Amino acid sequence: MEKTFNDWKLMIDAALDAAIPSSDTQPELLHRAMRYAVFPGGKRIRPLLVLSTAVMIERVRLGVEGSGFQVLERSIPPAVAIELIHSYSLVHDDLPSMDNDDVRRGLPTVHKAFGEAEAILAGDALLSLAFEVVSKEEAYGLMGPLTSIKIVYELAGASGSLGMVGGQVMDISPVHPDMGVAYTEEMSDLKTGTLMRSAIRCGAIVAGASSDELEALTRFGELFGRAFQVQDDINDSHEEGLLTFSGILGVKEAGLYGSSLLSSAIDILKPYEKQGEELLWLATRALGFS
Ligand code: GRG
Repeated sequence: MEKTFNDWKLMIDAALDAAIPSSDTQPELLHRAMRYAVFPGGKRIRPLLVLSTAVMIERVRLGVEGSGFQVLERSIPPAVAIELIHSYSLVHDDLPSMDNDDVRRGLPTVHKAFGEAEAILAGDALLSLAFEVVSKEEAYGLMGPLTSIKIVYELAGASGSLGMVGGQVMDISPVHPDMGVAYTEEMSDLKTGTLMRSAIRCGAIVAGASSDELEALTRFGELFGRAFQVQDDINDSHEEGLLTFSGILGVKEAGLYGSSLLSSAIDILKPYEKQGEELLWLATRALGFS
């Protein structure tokens, strides 16, 4: 399994590299900042969710005959797009007007390395590039034009004011005493969950999932996305914010809540059995359970 995921990560990284203009393309500083935001990168969980879900659905469609891997090529454009959107969100989240962080993934943040204006613009350009990647001729040739439009719509909704940006606004709003678990859940579902859910939905859409499958996997994505945020809060609990699951529930209770979310998510994958083994492995590994 480790080998499969290492191979997929290499494919994703190669496609990201091909998608972002080279460092010597004008304006050079902007392209260097965009590349700095994406490479060497993090865990690549969202693009790996796209590939794992697509492979699972392809196996269901093709039955025992299929390895499921034919769908990988079609999954790459949405996988790349979602990592570009994630990268943009981190660049903007680190800005002085938001979290004001100096370090990300052990390196100076983009605004520390390139200046604030360049970081804002690099984030903007990464977001635009994401939509170019899934709508250009090469991509709609692979996925089919209708699927390409469905992916654009999916990603636009997940990243917009009713998705990730909306969640970020809730996060930076002044904290009131009545902002408890319910508020934290809504904020986390929008800020973190929508992109996770969308990664899973994109994988299902490119593989031609039925509406029942899409509905079940959407629920899986919601549960996984919330569990991911709970775990992220637990990992960061030394720098406790007020609106975090570990801050509100305490680390122990938050741990139990995260495990129960993951186990409900895993129940949704039960009918897929071995066909969903990559997705199951990735979900449990991403939450530190394997
Ligand atoms: C600025 C529009 C805008 C949105 C920002 C994603 C986000 C919204 C903020 C990031 C703040 C944060 C740390 C949220 C916790 C969950 C999360 C998204 C963690 C980072 O994702 P990983 O662990 O990162 O997948 P890597 O480094 O592996 O890519």
